[in-house]
Amino acid sequence: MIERLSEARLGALPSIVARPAYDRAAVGIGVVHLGVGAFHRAHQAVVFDDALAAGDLRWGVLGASLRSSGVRDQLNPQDGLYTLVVRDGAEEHLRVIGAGRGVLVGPEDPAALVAAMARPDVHIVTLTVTEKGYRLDPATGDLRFDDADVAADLADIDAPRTAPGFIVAALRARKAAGLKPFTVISCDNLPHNGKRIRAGVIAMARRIDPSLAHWIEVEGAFPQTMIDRIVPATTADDIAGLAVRLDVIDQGMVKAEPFTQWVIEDWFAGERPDFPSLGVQLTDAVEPWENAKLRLLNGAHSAIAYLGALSGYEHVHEAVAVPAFRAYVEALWDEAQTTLNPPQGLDIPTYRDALMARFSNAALMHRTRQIAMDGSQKLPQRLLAGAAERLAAGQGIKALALGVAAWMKWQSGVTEGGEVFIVDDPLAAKTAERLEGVDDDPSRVLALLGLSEVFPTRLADDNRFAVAVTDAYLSLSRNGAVEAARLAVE
Ligand code: CS2
Repeated sequence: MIERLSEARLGALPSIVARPAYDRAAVGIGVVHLGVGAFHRAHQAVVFDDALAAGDLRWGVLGASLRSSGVRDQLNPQDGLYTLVVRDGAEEHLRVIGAGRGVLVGPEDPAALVAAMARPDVHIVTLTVTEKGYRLDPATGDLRFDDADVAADLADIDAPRTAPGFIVAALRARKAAGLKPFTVISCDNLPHNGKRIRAGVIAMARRIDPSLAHWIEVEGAFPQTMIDRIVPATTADDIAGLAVRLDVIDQGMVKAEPFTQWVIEDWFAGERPDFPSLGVQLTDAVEPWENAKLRLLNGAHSAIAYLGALSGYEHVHEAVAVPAFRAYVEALWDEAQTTLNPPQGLDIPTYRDALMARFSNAALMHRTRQIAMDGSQKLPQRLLAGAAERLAAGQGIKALALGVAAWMKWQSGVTEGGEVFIVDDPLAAKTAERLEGVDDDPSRVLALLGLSEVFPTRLADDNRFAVAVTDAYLSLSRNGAVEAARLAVE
């Protein structure tokens, strides 16, 4: 029987895999990460691993899952170790990441996680809890006090359930202990992610203890970030394939593209690793980076995910190999880029070429349905913000409107080939309810435009927007996604 990857097995790994060269026993916990999914393991954890490798042993990461115990069961039996598999075409690089110092499961023992976050050596709390984990209204960015878990946190902050709840509880404990706050670094693709988590935390703290809210306002740091690396979900085949090469089973492995980028607003409440020497950009202006990434990379990702998945393309590289989809992505970028204010150091044509090459990476097997998930939380920042700005400037939105219409079509839960699927989205029940018994296309579009959580009123009420999205939706029904994409570019 093949054994699991572990500290004891490190020495026996084949030489094709790089492994931690630092003394893991001496590594402290300087970071608590909420939401230890694949993205964290392939992105921020690698930077902290680099910090450890550079000799600063403070930056080990205690992971936390706020929902299930799955990741804990993958990583704890492996002493926190896992392999990062970087793939591009035929090339592959393997590296064992040693920064993980174990995983706690929030719902099993919330107080233990709060206590861990309140330890004096913890200076940073990073989060990847996905858009919906912030419990914010996607259209307004306000904390959703009507959310049952937010209400539970307010009723008993000693046993929190939500990400903002854990942060509030831990900051409260730190204040009581006379410690500084930790720096909260949101690593999710939310617009103004730092501002949003800060607002959510302060709003919750204010209801619990106004003086705590004031302390967080004055002493806390919630830098805005832009984070980028394409990290498809690991499959059972990936794990089996790696086991053949390493002769150990690694249940925690993650796969990613070579590209990685992290831009962080230079605002910290306490200590931090020497980020610039680790390839992380510190800047005063993250927003231009963030908008470029959200509207070009993520905007095209979402649009192509819906169009591709509707027309039966399972992976992103297959979808962008279809000439009509490829041309459509370029047209979408032509529209989106007029709304950007590119930061110094970002050349848009070069960035677009690089993005297309990244989308075409056939070794990643990035599923369109993975990206299609949670669209209600993604649409506003990826497609709608750009559309609103273009309309305000009197410009057309043909390509952006097709992306929005494709999301709407996806809400029907049937592909063009007639396959019925479950819409994986926190608003799925609401959208289904709105679509119930509505048969004609324009009425379906209208029904979804009424979702105020997704469409800001100004946009929903803008006739030009409604017309463009309805035309695109009708074209999808009549022509199918590939032809609709071709027509949108003409
Ligand atoms: C993707 C992102 O699943 C999705 O919605 O668009 O996860 C994307 O791969 C990353 O943001 C790339 O940095």
